[in-house]
Amino acid sequence: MIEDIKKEALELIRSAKDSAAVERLRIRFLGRKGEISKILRSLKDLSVKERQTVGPVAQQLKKDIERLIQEKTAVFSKSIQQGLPGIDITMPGKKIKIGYLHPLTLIEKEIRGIFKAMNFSVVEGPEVETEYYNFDALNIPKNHPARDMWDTFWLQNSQQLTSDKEQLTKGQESKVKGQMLLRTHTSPVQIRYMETHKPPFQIIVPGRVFRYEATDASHEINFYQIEGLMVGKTVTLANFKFVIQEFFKRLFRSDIEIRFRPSYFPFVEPGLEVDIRCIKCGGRGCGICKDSGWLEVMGAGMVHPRVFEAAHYNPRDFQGFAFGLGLERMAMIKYNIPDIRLFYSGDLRFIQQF
Ligand code: FA5
Repeated sequence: MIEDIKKEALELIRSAKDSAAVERLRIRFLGRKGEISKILRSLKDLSVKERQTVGPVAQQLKKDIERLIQEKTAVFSKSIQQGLPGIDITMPGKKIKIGYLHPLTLIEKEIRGIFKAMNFSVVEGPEVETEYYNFDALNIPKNHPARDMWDTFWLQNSQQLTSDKEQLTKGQESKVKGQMLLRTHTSPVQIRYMETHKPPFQIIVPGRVFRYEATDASHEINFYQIEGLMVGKTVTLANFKFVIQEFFKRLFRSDIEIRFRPSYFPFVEPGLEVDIRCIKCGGRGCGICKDSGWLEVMGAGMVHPRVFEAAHYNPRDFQGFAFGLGLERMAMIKYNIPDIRLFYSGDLRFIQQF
């Protein structure tokens, strides 16, 4: 029996992981009610002969355990001295929580990568825009009913920005004329880019846009768009169809059927709406596609000659396509997110899923 206790005690003490475990073993074997103490106490009930054999063995075991415990405690206190004082460096560490990328950041990065691989450059523009770039230069003159397509946040103190008109040339003056606003789409960057670059080129413009409208499961007042613009001597809708088909194929990692529907945007002619086959039901009809089998994903078309004129291009020299897609809607389709408001809820349980 003593041999069994000896084997177990020595093994346990040797494999103890920290000083607390050693202390627990000390109490278990050497404490007042400990296993060795019990044996030593019971010696008095044995015959003289038995006492002479059991006594020395139990005493020796007590010494062995004491020595081993001392050695083990010394090892731990040495490692504490070598590490930080008062910290048991043998304790398991606390797991540090790492952050997560927001799903909009993830999808924007992916989309940038896809277009870069197709030789598109990434360009950005201002979120506070002039009426000229957001509307006039895009063939949406003042009082034109098409302005109602974009519910606008107008900025009140905008006139101050245009107060020092003497320093502006005539051309510059017309661009800052009118009120400032929060851009309602990324299309103004088409003009800004063309003013300073010559075709051929192909760009995408990711960015935040703002609309003064009621929110619901698919509408936010602040959301992201990605504009696309490709201009050259012979760029056609066929090029657009290839680029956009390739884009969806790479984004959803499968062949996606797309369809064009005639639509109206003042800055393109012809204008179209692009739909993709419902990712969820494959076209059979479901809640996501509202039983139509198709998902509306972007506006597009061939750049209107008036837009080229606003950028001082001769519309006879160049042609090109433009498109604008909603980033949240793409993310909703890709990650199966039912409500656009979740993106801006600040709820960590949502973010931590990506
Ligand atoms: C435009 O904003 C055009 N500038 C797009 C364009 C560019 C057409 C170039 C032609 C050529 P529209 O208002 O449809 O179009 O918005 C484009 C996309 O933004 C929509 O397809 C949708 O995905 C997204 N979107 C529009 N309104 C909201 C909203 N309130 N909340 C979230 N996404 C929206």
